[in-house]
Amino acid sequence: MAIDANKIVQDCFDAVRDCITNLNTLNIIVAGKTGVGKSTLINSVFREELAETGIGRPVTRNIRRISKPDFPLVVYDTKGFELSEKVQREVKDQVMKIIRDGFACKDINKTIHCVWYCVNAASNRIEPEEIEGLRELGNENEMTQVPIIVVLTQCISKKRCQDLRKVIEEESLNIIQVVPVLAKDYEIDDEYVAKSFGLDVLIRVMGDALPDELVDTLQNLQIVSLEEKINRAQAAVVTAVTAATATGASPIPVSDCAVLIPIQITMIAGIAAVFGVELSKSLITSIVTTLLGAGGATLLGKTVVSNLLKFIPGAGSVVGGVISGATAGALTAALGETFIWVMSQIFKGEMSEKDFSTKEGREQMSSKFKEQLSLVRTK
Ligand SMILES: Nc1nc2c(ncn2[C@@H]2O[C@H](COP(=O)(O)OP(=O)(O)OP(=O)(O)O)[C@@H](O)[C@H]2O)c(=O)[nH]1
Ligand SMILES: [Mg+2]
Repeated sequence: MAIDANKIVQDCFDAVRDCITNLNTLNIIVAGKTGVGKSTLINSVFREELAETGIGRPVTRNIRRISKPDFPLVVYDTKGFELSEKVQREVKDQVMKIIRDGFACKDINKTIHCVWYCVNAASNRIEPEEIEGLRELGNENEMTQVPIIVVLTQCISKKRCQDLRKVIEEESLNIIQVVPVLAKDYEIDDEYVAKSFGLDVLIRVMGDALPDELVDTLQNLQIVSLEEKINRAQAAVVTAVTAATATGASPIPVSDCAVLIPIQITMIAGIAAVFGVELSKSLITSIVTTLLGAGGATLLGKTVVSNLLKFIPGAGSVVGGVISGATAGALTAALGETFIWVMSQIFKGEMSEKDFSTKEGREQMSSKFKEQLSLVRTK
């Protein structure tokens, strides 16, 4: 069977787009007094400046709902209120109402998935009323079970925010964790800048607390933890490797290797969705043509596969005319890992999409792929 590279590129492009369009919407509530750093936090964690540029509409007197077209995130923000004890209670009731309404509609895209309750660590203390407010919120949330994370914002002194963290933890509130963060570098004076930290922990804690249907969305949106993106992308690789191995359980004639392509396309789409990096047709083309080992538009399965098999220890040659399940799995794993590497390079800004269409970039990609092939175990 002939493998048409143009068709693969198009199918891959469509699959990525579909995968991203079909992501569930993540809904979070970000609460806390005015000036604690809610907007800064939202803008630092997610890949679009939602807090400043998103379209806001007031939901209640104290809460606005921010979203953007084609962006799978809704933030409920308690914006700009000096919270007196009375207003604090009012906000808590409104937050609970949003949580309950979401819970009642039983639609994954409308329920509230997480609450970030922000406390400013720069003030070094948390008022008793705020603790009581949190306690009530935690108790009222008993049935709805939305994970509540207390985010200590503007943690300039790590030592002092650890102390504040302990104080809050000792209150045995119904929250999942207290996470200290500094969302943006903080310039103390010309000589000393406190480095931002903790946002990756916030994402890890949140990822662990979310239902699986929302983890792809979270990873797509967040820009603070490459490690978490890679972890999730590797889950897509494992799924594809399992499927490819099963497909090859009765050895696949090399001429039919194209049966693996849909599995691999699904994997590529899953990885791309997790990275949230724009994936153009030209980048997909570079990847496909480079990894298939030829620049032509139409490739023969047999040539491609026999070229690749040379790199897999123990895979043998195509003399027998078939590849085993293990080899099919190995090819798929190497492709997945190489694509994760490409996405990581782009995410870190170390290589641009354009770099992968240059000779040098292609060579790097190709040697990464061969390296991956030689690493996999075929037995
Ligand atoms: N350097 C630095 N500045 C921060 C950080 N968090 C907040 N700030 C500053 O603190 C001020 C208030 O932050 P915002 O993010 O606007 O606070 P907010 O909670 O959204 O405030 P309201 O919208 O009024 O409720 C801004 O000047 C921010 O630049 C941080 O992590 N690092
Ligand atoms: Mg704000």
